[in-house]
Amino acid sequence: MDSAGKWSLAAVGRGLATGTVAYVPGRWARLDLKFQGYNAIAFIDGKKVGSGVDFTCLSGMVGLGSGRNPAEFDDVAVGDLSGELPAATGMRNLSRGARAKASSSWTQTPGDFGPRQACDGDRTGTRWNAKTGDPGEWLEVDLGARFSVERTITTQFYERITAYRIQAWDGAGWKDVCIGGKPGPGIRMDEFPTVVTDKIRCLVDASDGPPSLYEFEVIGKECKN
Ligand SMILES: [Ca+2]
Repeated sequence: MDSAGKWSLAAVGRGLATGTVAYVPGRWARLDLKFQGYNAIAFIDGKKVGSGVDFTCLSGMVGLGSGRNPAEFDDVAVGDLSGELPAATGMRNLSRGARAKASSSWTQTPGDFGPRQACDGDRTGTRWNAKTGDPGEWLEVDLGARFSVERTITTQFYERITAYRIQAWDGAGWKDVCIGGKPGPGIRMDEFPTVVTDKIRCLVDASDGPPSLYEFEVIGKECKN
């Protein structure tokens, strides 16, 4: 927040929310940041001033800094708000714990690189690994009911995938909702016009070696129709 009362809430590399509040020099203000899942809500002096959604990190550290500004902080506390905070947007990871299928799986022992490993909430350890690098390998998530889906997050092992699509089931066939190129290392988020579906998949059109995903997160919310 600057001396004009303009504030911003930002995640790594992108802003989440901005606004303006009354600013009184020399008076302490209370800032509360509450997080639940992907949702972040900011309060100043007990009043909700903004919210945003961030998918960059599933866990991390808390710290404070003021850069070049002469801000001061006092009474910093971190608390567990489990069960206290309603989701700001209702969006959540629909794939976690959902039924998953894949075109194939590389296996040393049963299930060790199966599709469920990409739907367990672990972005760094467990992963699905296809058996081949042939075009057309896929990983499918069955949501169990129809949801409004607006983005997916893929976390890839190595950089094998060079072309992929995100597809949603429309009851009769698979429809493209996003055409991806080479996703690169780490986390890749694809946003697309909201689609109502009960199944969604990542179809790998080309890869250098068997594609492998640590996690395939399907972000959406309850469907009201
Ligand atoms: Ca995983």
